[in-house]
Amino acid sequence: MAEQDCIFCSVVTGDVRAEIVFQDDRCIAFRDINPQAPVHVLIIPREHIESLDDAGRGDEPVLGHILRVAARVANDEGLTESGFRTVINTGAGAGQSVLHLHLHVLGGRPMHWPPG
Ligand code: DGP
Repeated sequence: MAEQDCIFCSVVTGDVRAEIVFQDDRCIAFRDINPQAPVHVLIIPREHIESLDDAGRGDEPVLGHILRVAARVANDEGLTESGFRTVINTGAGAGQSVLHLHLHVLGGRPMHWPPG
């Protein structure tokens, strides 16, 4: 998918509005438009990476960074005690609907296992 057609690239540029809860020079965290839990935040790299399967060795720093940001966001959202879940869907069969790598942070309700 071309970056100009990517909805999350448009969030990065500000052309699509989002409720941003954290951002820095490498990533943006914003609330999911279709929340699956009381807290549902997406963390995306500013750079367009289509999926985890497309991430290369050079992307390792940003991948580690978004995991740390996930913990920070979860703490800021008051999930320290109750816990939180992080999810990266990769490929249509796993439920990936937006082809710009994103990490879901979910919490505020009991999380079941295995996930559906
Ligand atoms: P996934 O199914 O893993 O690709 O998750 C994509 C998520 O992105 C899905 O939960 C809905 C969310 N989403 C899609 N478009 C937008 C948007 O324009 N704004 C926001 N905030 N979330 C979006």
